[in-house]
Amino acid sequence: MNNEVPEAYVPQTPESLPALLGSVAVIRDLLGGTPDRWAVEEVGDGNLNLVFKVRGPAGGVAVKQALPYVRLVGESWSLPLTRAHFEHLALVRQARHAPGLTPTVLHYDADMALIVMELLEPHIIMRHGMIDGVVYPMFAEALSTFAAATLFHTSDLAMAAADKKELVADFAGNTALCGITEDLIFTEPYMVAENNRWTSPQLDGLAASIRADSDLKVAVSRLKVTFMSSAQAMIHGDLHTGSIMVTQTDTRIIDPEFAFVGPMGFDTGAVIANLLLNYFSQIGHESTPGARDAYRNWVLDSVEEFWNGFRSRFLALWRREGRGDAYPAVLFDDAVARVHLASEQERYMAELFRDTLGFAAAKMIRRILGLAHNIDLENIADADVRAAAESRALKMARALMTAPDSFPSIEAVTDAARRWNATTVI
Ligand code: SR1
Ligand code: MG
Repeated sequence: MNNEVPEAYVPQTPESLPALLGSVAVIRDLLGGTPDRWAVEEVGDGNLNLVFKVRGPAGGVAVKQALPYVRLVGESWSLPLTRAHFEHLALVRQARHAPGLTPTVLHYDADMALIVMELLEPHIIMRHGMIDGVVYPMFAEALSTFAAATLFHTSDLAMAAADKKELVADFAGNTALCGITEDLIFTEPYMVAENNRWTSPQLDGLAASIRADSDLKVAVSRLKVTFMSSAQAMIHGDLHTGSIMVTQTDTRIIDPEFAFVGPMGFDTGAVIANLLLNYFSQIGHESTPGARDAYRNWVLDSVEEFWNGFRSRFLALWRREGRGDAYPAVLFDDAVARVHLASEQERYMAELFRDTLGFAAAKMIRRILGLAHNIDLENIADADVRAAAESRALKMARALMTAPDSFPSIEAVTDAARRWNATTVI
């Protein structure tokens, strides 16, 4: 793992950043005026990086800079700056396949591990809006378009074998970020680990039962080996609602520093997991019981719309642009073969759905028992209410991970969420 910090690297501050950006002509022109007049604020609320908003008389930019350690934990946990390189690579590629759904990259400084992007305004992080009960009517369509396009176009279904292998090589060095996922998602929540935390004492028993659950540990280990060895497509790698910026009419996917060539279901599962966690958290955000029922329905409708939209868009791309070296077109050039290919495509999507449910479950469990929680649940001040929501999510996740075949459709998943949400026990 390359943990080297380039000699020129300096973590930026609101005071130092204008001079650095002022030396880049395209940014200077975009902001207008002189650097000493630019207003800079650090707004990063994620686990790893610095994020700045910079405004000048003519416009604004967003700046993301990697730190050589995990911000959430501190300097004791070092993390390579090279993640900015992989993020930049992924952003450029995603913009090619899913135009208009990512922030435009304006400048990349490898020595500073820093990416300057279009300032998305008045967008907010989707997770914040969902905690406040805001409906985003365009989100599911945009996100399913993004996932279908980026996953399909970077898979062997669309790419020539040699190009795909080059893509695998391009991202093969992102080992530290993959390592975080391997440890924090697929391993630590199922053992006693220093990083773990949960709502205690309410969930102590449930956490212990998960650590003793061999069926679950086998199931999560199967998912882990898929994560480690399945090079299906370039995945975003951290596609939660904190990686999505929204307005009522616009959706942008940010932050692909965990990108690598891995299993597609890890991205689709992340989306579904984070919607379900928000669904279960609504009890902690409503003013009176039932006040958020309409919102709950919207969240579950979005789960369905996301998966069904993803599925149909992915299949449409495959039918229209399936010119990769997998399933070579030359083998399916008559009517009978095409019927067989169509049923193989259905089987492929069913397998991807199964992976999606497993990864969704792993992501739900890690946000409740592992190191990095999400504020949908964390912001619930009453620990009993929070624990009730978390236990429903954990139990549903266990069912998804150990018995994915009992969920034949996404509607079966949303029906089950409604049932789990109506249960009262911890
Ligand atoms: C130590 S990093 C913890 C988490 O933050 C990121 O958003 C990823 O989800 C990672 O697992
Ligand atoms: Mg992130």
